[in-house]
Amino acid sequence: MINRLSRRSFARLFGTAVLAPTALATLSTTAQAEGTPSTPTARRFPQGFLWGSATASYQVEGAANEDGRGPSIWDTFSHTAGKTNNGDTGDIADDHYHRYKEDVQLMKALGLKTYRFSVAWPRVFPQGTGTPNPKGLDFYNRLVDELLANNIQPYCTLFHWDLPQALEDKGGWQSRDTSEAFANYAGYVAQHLSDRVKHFMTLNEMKSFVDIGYRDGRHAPGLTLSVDKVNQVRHHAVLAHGLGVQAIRAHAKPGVKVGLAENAEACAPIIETAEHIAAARKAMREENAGYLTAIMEGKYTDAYLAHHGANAPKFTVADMKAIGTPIDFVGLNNYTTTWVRADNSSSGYAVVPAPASYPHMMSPWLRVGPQGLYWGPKLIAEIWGFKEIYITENGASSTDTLTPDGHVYDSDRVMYLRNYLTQLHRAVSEGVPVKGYFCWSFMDNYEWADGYAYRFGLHYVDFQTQKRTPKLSAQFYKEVIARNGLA
Ligand code: PNW
Repeated sequence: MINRLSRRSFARLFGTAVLAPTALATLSTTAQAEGTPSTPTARRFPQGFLWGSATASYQVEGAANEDGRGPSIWDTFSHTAGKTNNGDTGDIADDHYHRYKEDVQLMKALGLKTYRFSVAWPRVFPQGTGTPNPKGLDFYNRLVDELLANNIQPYCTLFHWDLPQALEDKGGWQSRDTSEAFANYAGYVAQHLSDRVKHFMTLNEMKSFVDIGYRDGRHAPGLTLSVDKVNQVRHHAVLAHGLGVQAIRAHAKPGVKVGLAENAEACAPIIETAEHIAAARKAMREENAGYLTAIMEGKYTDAYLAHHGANAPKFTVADMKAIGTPIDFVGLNNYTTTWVRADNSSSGYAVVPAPASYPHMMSPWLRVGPQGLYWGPKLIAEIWGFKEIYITENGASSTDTLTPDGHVYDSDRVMYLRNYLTQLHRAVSEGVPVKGYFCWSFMDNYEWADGYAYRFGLHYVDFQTQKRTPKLSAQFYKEVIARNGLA
């Protein structure tokens, strides 16, 4: 190609060289100076695309016992011997509770347009219900004000796994009352923040906290319940979402948008032919039947109910109506791809298992599959007609090390992000309505049961000194944001 085109028109077509070899660096300067056209060939994203980054309360805040915060199930779990890597807890984490101003300046330096954070329920309602703790909410008032003063749009998640321990003591997500308590809490926060926060997400990754926390026992509260009980917990989670959407709408200022951040399985055809694509579309509905499909359709699929038989969740018509309350946007947390092939079985598809040699990042579950960022949003937009989609999380764990001269060369994370964003670009250039992308995570933080050894940040954090250092991936992401694109 470069032989047939002049060097200058090559640069015009393919844009600048954030990611290209140094040989192209001079060309990129020319292209920038002349104003690279905003076309899909230039690998630009749509104008106004929201580049963001995400964190969650228990993973970054620390200040576990300050200003009246009550304990959460993660305090209990992480302080129980043998539950977390190295016995790590979120007591201090990134000390973001005290350093949020410094962190917002780092966000600004990166060029972030938006920041996704979560509110710690036990800060606002230390007992889960009852009397609110104004000092708890005040932290989020300060954070939101600081973000807005720096031109960064706040996106707020209401539940990112730190359930008040007082509610767990009364049955936690096994109890329907927790769904109701969540709605009250969500409505209260929306009432107080919605003059400034315009996007709320109800729950983060229902699939993760239900399956890992209540079935596998590797996350708080560390339970290994039977299938029927896990299914009921799952039902209470989607119900909490639905009741939460209604409560937010009832209490928020007009114009607020409500959605969720769910790690739906991103089903992708193993070979891009019509039969495998059709199989992936079927898989997308069925593999997410307990969560996103129930929320989008206000019912459990026949296959889901048949599969669980006597273990299926108990629910009422009113529950399903609440669960199906229309949402304004959907957030997809995506790290991996569920590869699907066409199959003669009654479902019409089969999930292709990963061989032992399948590449993954530092976290063994984090199997690399950038195509999820194309097929995930594309299929959910097709199936349910979504008009507003966000990638609310995407990122990678890597064995980051600080060099003696203070750099982190996380080339694997840069490669990961470039490949995933290339697939996301493929989606938006076909018109899939993805409006923004949040990189997980803004900085290294408390990676749940994996503790501090598993780093996902764009910023390296020295947990002894709390010093933050932008990694090579931060430099990469900053260029992507500045150019609104990949080239
Ligand atoms: C998500 N798995 O968690 C969460 O939303 C974040 O809080 C977390 O830090 C991030 O992804 C990276 O892990 C997951 O085992 C945790 O499949 C575990 C799994 C998936 C997602």
